[in-house]
Amino acid sequence: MKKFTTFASIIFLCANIIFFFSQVKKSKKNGEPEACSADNSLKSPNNILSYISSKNAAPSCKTCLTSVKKLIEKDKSKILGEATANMILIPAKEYLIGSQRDLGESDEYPLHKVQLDAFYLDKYEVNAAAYLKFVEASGAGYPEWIKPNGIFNIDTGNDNYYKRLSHILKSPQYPIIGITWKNANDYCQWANKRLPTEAEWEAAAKANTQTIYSFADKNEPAEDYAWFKLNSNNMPGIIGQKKSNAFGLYDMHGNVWEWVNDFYDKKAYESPITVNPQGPDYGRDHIIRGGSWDSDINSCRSANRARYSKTSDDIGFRCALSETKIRNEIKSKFY
Ligand SMILES: [Ca+2]
Ligand SMILES: [Ca+2]
Repeated sequence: MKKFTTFASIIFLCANIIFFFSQVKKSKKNGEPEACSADNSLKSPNNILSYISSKNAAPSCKTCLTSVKKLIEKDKSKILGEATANMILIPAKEYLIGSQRDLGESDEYPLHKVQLDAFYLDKYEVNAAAYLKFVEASGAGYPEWIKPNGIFNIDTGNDNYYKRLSHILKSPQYPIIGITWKNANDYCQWANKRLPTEAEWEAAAKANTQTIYSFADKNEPAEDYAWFKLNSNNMPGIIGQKKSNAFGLYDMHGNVWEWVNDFYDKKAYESPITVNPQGPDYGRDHIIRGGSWDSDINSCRSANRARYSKTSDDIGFRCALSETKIRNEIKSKFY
């Protein structure tokens, strides 16, 4: 977990302690009772805050408390903003998941209600340069196109599968590809996030719509919203260049398929868990969603479910973050 105790917070804390003791000093000078004096028990920030919050504190200490509280709230918002940069808050709500009969494939039926807690979701697919920072920091999680001694290694391998994409593989403009579900999962944890569940991903993709695509029931104007077989020029597209959905999320249709947390279960929607479903405990394949640059538009439908277990040049991912988790983490960093 990232440590939120920043240099700024330390300065902030020190400033407030100094401010507090200056109030103590003033109180004594004015001949006020011992109430605001700092005895030996007031050594930690918690004790100080608890003291100045107490009935025993002198009035001057109350002023101090108000300032401290305001500063704490400001710092909390700043930390939340940093932790959820480029993410969209998807509100807690009942969402409709799946497809109406005859409008999708058999594993998408029936259309059913699912209650989800609030969560943040990356606005964009994770880009290659961001992913490579994780590889550099952890010394692990190599995409197969740079895996040491791997057959797909673009410099040393014999298989040319990724070579034609060499010019985009490390770019911040293009999605990371050639990674396993585990790589995606490890990246999210490294970033203090997690993979979205299948239900979360679908709710976010639909953005409160019940049309086949989040922009319409028909394939048009798909080219405005998605990189797919027809317009991709046989390679991934630049992230965020097409129109977003109504939640402000980009490339939920097309560009790269996206790993989600759940194992695939063909029957998962038949007798669904209706509150924060997590998918089955075991399975062979994980779910991928949204279609890709190599897909027909039909595969890019909001409710389409697909599965995979290996790596591919058209599978990437994005990360999620539970709203309650991040709020609690931030809260615990403050006294
Ligand atoms: Ca996508
Ligand atoms: Ca399918």
